Amino acid sequence: MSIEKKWWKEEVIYQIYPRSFNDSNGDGIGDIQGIIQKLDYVKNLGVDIIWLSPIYKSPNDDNGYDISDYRSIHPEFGTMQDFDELLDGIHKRGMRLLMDVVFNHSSDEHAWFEEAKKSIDNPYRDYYIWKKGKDGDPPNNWRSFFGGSAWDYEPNTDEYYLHLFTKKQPDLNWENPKVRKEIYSIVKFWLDKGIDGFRMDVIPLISKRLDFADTSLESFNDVVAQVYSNGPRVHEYINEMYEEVLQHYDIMTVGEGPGITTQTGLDYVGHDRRELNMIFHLDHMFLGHGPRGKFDPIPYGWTDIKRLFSEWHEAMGDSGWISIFMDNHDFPRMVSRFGDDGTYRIESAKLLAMMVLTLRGTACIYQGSELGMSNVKFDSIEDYRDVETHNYFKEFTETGTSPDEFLKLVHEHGRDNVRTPMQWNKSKHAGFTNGEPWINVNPNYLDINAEDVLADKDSVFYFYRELLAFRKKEKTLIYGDWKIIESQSSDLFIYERFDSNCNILVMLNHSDHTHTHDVILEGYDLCLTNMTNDDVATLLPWECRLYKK
Ligand code: TEU
Ligand code: CA
Repeated sequence: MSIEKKWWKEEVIYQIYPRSFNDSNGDGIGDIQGIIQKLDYVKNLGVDIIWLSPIYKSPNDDNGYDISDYRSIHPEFGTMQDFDELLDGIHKRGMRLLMDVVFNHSSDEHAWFEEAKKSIDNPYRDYYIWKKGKDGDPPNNWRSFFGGSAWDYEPNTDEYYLHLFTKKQPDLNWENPKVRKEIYSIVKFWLDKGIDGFRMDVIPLISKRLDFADTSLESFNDVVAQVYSNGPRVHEYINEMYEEVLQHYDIMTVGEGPGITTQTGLDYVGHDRRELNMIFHLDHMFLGHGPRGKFDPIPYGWTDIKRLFSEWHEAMGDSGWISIFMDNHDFPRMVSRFGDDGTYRIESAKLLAMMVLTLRGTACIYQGSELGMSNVKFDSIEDYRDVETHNYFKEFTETGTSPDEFLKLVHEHGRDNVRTPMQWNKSKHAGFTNGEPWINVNPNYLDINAEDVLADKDSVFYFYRELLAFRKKEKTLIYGDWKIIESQSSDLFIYERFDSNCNILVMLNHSDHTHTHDVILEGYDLCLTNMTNDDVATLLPWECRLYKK
């Protein structure tokens, strides 16, 4: 069976984290008018779809992933008129807009929760999940993604409510048909405004295992996959949303999938499932997360990454679809985590770009990757803003980790690594704001900024542009099959994309060492590379090459 051809398989996503993209009014917070000012910059890169992290009204406990009014624009970001101007600007440039929606939980400042907590018999009580405690303790031993118990006690009604994230993010009760109806109406509201699709935050978590039994699983990754995700009615709910609303629009839907495994992936994105178009699985992103999560690191490497890419390719086959990405607003900068942000920063940024844009799946580029932006190392925990970081700082330092030790873990694994402001130029605060930024700019903006990068024809930006243009031309990179070519060194990632039109060979050396390979290059034309190498029988450190025949 050949793969169905779809625009959302061919087009490339560019993720904007609005708070950190561009501030137009000097309050130190990125906003919609700031994005509008940069639409030509984004278009010039050659991407097609803009994924906007949430811009709805929110108290910002989790930077907008705690929504208090799903039909409004947060005043810090602008007005609904600004939104309409942005959408129009995106469409006028031949691009599309993907909105980020969070339906597993709302903010505790949402009117629904304000009502629900008033009394046991409040009409909105069952919009959320309430349980009696056990002898003064929470109903079970579930833990939040952001540390501590997944339950918070509400004294007024002497019950606990579930929050898999912060206590200001109470989980919505999807068992309640009224909640589902509200959600489908919100989805329709935004689709009728003309947006082109949704990224659905933590969608595999929406169906809870109603026995709410304690878990004996040690590793948090296992708890996510086996207790929080893939619950008994998750497909019934997503399918209902599809039948009620999604199917009536030419849109794309991508589910963020913590806990979705290769065994369960097709259940969400199989072409015959009438659920989602694709998922952002997080298997490679969660690599290195020990029993207590990301700040309890365990070793991993490229062998694990390549194994996962192979397993997901096998799992999807021609029947499903995933997105290919190596970072987003929740994970460290890919050039620091998977590349080399020192000597080979530019080369490795280009190598990662070639990988993301040549594997099979909808490629997703996070803002700043096109500049080769890297992780930040703030001197003090006070410089950090992420609620996940602060919650775990408290939890770890209260259980024996020194503040300095934890700060080093934040440098490596914290989400604020990707949330420092976009680095536009060398002026104060990297041209992100004329005010005081909500989070400090990475001090390396003097060396890494869009103005300098755009002036350098050999920069990461133009390498992305060339790759994006090549990908548009060569549909083999979209629909072609994929196979790994075994090589002697585990530092090499060599694979082919192929169909009846052509063969595209990609050769990546994701290491600091030169390696020989034994691929026969006869008949292949070199189309793109990130460095000069006179000896094609070798791959230099962080060298990437793309051939076609
Ligand atoms: O992320 C859920 C998720 O899986 C990540 O938060 C990840 O578990 C965590 O960052 C790893 O440490 C989504 C959003 O992308 C994230 O920004 C939100 O904080 C979260 O859901 C709650 O809405
Ligand atoms: Ca602003």
